[in-house]
Amino acid sequence: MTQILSKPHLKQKYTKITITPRLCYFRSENPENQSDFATEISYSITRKNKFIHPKFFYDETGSKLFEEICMLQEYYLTRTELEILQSIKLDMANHLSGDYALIELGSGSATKTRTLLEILTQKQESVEYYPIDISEILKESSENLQRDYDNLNITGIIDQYETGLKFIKKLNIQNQLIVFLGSSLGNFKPEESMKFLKKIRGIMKENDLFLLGLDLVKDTKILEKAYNDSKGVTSKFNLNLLKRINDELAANFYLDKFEHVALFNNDLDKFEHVALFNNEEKRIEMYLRSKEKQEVLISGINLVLKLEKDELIHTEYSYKYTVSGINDMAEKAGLKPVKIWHDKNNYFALVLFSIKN
Ligand code: AVI
Repeated sequence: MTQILSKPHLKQKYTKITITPRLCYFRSENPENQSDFATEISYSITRKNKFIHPKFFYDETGSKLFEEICMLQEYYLTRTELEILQSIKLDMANHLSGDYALIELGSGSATKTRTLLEILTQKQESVEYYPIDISEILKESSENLQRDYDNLNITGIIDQYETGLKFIKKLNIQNQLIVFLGSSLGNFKPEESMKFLKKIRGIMKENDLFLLGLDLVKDTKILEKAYNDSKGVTSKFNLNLLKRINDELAANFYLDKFEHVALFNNDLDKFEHVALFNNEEKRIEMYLRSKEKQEVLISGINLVLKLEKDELIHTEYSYKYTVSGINDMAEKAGLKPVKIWHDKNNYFALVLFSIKN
């Protein structure tokens, strides 16, 4: 059953899709939310310091490649976070007095969520789960979860995080456990992550908790290996941005005289993946390097892009954290660290926050 909802108190328009009595989604229909790939690329790629926003990694191919990255030996983040989650179940349960609703930002395939759902579904008569994700992958994972836990009710929100959080705030849920895993906060610039943490703080009440997964600063070699894997999956993930520009921007521009629509010369071999740890800024920096001086025709946006040999297109930052940095960040955002868990190698941390009074 599908119905368009634009309640007067919700500025955003949502389509409600009911799948079963225990599973429904709200999909944001606000066109302002749908970022326009062509417009953003024409701006970002013509700056002096060229860049492509990392949100564009996650088309269908990119999302599959990211799932592959998560299973790589060198990419310790996913495996380590899952290990910590599994080992803290009991301890985590002790921090939850009373019934909690689970709100997850960027749930993706929800593998890690299961560890938390196991705690909640065993303790509580019923559990409300609100995954927020821009990707429709949320649907598939929610259907599987609903099948596996009979006392679980799922309300998925297919939207960007910020508007998704506003939606949650309106619901005025008592006892929220908000989770943001995978060190996804690290892909925001520090000023953006502070704003985002403050938004999360803004929807938290007295007994609410916030669980945040963060990758920790460690040996440069280990960090750089995680972003330069031996199978070349991360390289493909990065180059897929150019593939997207090839496919999506050319497809929109119908010019018969361009028999050969030479976006990025249709030759991704002229670009290479670069990932380096910047020790001063405590972040992995990802770029696409132009291997030669070249001109690229991006017909979909009517642009001839000139690139020098070795010129870099910036594609991602992935910040790494220290415990003192996490404490400072929490203080500024109005959050109080209740508990910090990490693995035996100190590679990754899960931090539980409450609000600071
Ligand atoms: C999603 N995010 C936390 C990943 C990271 O590690 O920064 C994205 C990624 N980029 C390259 N590999 C993985």
